[in-house]
Amino acid sequence: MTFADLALPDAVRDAIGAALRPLPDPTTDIDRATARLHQVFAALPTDLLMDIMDFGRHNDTPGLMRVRNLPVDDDLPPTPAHGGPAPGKRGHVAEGVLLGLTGLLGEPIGVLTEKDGRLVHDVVPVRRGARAQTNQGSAVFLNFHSDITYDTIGRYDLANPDFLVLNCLRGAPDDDAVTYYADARDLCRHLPEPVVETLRSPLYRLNAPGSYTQAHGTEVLSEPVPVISGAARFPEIAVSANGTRPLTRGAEAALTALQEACRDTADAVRLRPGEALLINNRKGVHGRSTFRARYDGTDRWLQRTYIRRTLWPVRYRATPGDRRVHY
Ligand SMILES: O=C(O)CCC(=O)C(=O)O
Ligand SMILES: [Fe+2]
Repeated sequence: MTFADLALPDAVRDAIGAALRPLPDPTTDIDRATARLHQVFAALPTDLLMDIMDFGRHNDTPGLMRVRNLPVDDDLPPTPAHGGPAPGKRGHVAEGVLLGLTGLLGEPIGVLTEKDGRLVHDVVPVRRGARAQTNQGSAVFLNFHSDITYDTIGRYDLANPDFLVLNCLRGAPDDDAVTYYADARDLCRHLPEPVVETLRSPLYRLNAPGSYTQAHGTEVLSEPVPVISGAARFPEIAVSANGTRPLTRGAEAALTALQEACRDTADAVRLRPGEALLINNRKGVHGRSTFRARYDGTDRWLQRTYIRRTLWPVRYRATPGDRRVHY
């Protein structure tokens, strides 16, 4: 399944950019900001708008979409070094693009154990996390994975985001960072039937995300779950970057075959400024190549949202203080 690839016409890019430039920091009043951003993104040509909405609402659409020729900030501060927001960032065009696209798919959510519950995540290489299986890494291949969420119910694949948006503010200086996406439909077609059968059995425990286990110092495994689930035409996949533990030899062999199939079938994208990736976090798994990080302010810089189509099924995780931020 090839990914969907859209580009804004120049005039639309300029009109949306002009509308975003005067807007305040959207995170200070997120509900007002996302309402305003709906109005701004209503300027998209109907066909483009429908393609993005179809990506969010239909089961049979691709799991990955690239949107190009998006407006960008006039001047960018150095890439932040610690995985948090850049202190000197003045405009909010990038945040507007990120949250405008997000609003076409669902609701941005925060998780306290990921980026301190912020709604806009800065995804940048961090020196002490260079070899980690998290978004901070660069020196190791980030394994094909789903963005999962630690949850006391023992399932990490239920309250996790339905979608992610990655908006590129600064490309990798050597243009060596590649984001991969492997679609579960392709994986099921590619793999022998008995392997898919095994992957569909509850023979796997997912390790909680690195951002959670680092504070814990040990693995924190989920209940046994299948890696692939749901209707054959529309399979869902859940894999942990930080380690998926098979419970049997057969399950281990199937997981190895799955990882190979991901490498064989994945789409590959090198994100550049003015480009965003919309990622369905249930239809497929994503990964990232190694790339060279310099830690001098010129590194690759993405902003990311976690998106739920609706907040209702995850209401048991809501913090009392914030309608969108979860434990
Ligand atoms: O850096 C990338 O291209 C993807 C990183 C990633 O897996 C994520 O942000 O969830
Ligand atoms: Fe990820």
